[in-house]
Amino acid sequence: MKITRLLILLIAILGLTLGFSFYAYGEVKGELKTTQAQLAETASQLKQTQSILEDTQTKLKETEAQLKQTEIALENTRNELGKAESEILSLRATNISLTQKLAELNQAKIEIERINQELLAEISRLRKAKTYINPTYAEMWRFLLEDKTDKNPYIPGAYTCLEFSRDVNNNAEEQGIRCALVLIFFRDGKGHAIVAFETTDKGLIFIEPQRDQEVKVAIGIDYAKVNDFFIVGDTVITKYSIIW
Ligand SMILES: [Ca+2]
Repeated sequence: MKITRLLILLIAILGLTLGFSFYAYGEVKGELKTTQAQLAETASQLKQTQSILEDTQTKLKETEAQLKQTEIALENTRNELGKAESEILSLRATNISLTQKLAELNQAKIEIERINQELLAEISRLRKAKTYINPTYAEMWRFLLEDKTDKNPYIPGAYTCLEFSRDVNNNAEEQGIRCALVLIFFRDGKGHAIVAFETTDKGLIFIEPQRDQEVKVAIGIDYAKVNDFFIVGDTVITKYSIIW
């Protein structure tokens, strides 16, 4: 009886133990499943995260490449800017140099104009200083006899009355003797040129420079006839001008 009870008790204990063990096993198994599910989810999340990370790395590389290009472009721009600044400096230097030269040229121009004005003033002064003196009658003849213009050949159309008068006039003035050019107009429309001196003792004297002859000049007289010349045409004087 005792053994039976003991057996029953033992069986009861064993049964309880087994029952408990089955229960515990079931519970553990459930937890394992849950854990496995969580692990799978975590693995999935990890995979997504890896994918995102890879994307991010790719984008980062692209961004780095763009950054590098931008840096190169920036460097090029800096170089060009440097060149442009250098050119600006060079142009500024050239501008300063040209401005200085312009100022120098302007100064030189002012100096030249000043010298020019001084020279013009000097020429004017010398011209005014060059005074011609009226000769005496004797001085006039001394000059005419020394002067050889009357020995020059008469060349029609090239060396005529005007050239004789011009040379005697210039030679007289060269010696400081006041001498006038006289233009005579005849009635037939032709003209003639001689010279004149305002002598200090005998007044105005007309001279025919082609032959060093004292002649008479007056409106209305026949120049050739009165002075004993042979000139073809009507030589009655209608007008004459004395040019000092
Ligand atoms: Ca002469």
